[in-house]
Amino acid sequence: ATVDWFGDYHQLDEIVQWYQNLTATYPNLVTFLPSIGKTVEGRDIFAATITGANTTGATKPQFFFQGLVHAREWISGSTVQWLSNQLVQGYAADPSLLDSTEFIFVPVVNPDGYDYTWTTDRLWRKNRALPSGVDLNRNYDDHWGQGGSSPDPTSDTYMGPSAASEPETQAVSAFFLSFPNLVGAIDFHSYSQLVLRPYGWTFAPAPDETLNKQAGDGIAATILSVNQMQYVSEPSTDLYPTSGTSTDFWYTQRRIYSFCIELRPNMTGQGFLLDRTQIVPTSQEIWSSVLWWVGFVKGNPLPVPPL
Ligand code: 0X9
Ligand code: ZN
Repeated sequence: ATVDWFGDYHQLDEIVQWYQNLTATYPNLVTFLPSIGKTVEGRDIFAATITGANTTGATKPQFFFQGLVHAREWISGSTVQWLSNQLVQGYAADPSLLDSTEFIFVPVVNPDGYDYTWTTDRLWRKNRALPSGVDLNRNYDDHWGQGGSSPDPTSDTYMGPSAASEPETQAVSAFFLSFPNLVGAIDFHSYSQLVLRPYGWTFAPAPDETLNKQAGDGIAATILSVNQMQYVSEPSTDLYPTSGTSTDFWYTQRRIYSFCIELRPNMTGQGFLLDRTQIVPTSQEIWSSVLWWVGFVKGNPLPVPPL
C-alpha cells in the first residue's frame, strides 16, 4: 500500500485520511492533531507528532517539519509524508531514534491553496485570502515587509496587510512556539534543489553561520550520495532576499537549526509539475539527509537563546 501511495500525488482529504490510518496502525508512535487552527476558508490545518517510548526519562529534542506552504509545490507534501512513514516503519528494527527524539509534522500548511491547485488552478501558490491570496512565506512575523516581498495584493510574493495577518501563519507559528525543546526545523518547498540557511532578510551572516553551513553542506552532501542529485547549499539571501519567512522566524525565535529545502527538479526540469515517478527517489534522498542532519544537530547544539 505504501509503494502505491507514494506512486502518485493525493488530494487533501486523502492525505488527512492517510495520516489517520498511520495513527491507527501505529497508535503508540503517532499522535494525530486534527486541527491546530483554521484557514481563511474554514478548513482545518492538521498536524502529527511521532515519537517512541521515553526510555531514559530525559526530555527529548524536538524536530519540526512542514510542507505545502506554497500550494503548487506538491512534492513538498509527499516528502513530509515519506519522512513520517519511514520513522514509524523503522521503529521495530531500531527504536533508538524515536525513543530519543520527537518529530513534529505540519504536512499541509496551506490546505485552501492546495485544494485550489486540484480543483481550479494547478499553479496557485498563495493562500486563498480575498481578493487574490497572501504568500504565507512572506507573512511570518520576522522582519515582515523589509524587502523581498511585495505590498501588491496581486503579486505572488504579497506579504499581506500586516505581519502574521493570515490565520494559517498564526496557527502554524503558535503551534511551533508551543514546543519547548525544538532543536531543528525544515520547511520543504520546490523547486531548484537548494539547501537554504538563515538569513533570508539580510545579507549579514547569521551568528551561527559556521555550524549552519556545516549542517547545510552536510545535507547537500548526503542527498548527493543517494541518487547523485546536486543540491546547492547557501544562505537564503544568496538565492534572493526575502522577509517574513518561516525559517527566519524559527531561527530568530528559538535559535535552532532552520532550513528551507527546495526539492527536485533542478532549474532545467519540469518545475512544479514534477512527475509522480520522482516522488520516491526525491523522498529517499531527503530521508537520508534528514537522518544525517538529526544526528548532526544533536551532536552540535547551537548556543542557547536569545540571539
Ligand atoms: O520564495 C520562496 O518563498 C522560496 N522559494 S519558492 O520557489 N518555493 O517560492 C524560497 C525562500 C527562501 N528564503 C527563506 N526561506 N528565507
Ligand atoms: Zn515555495
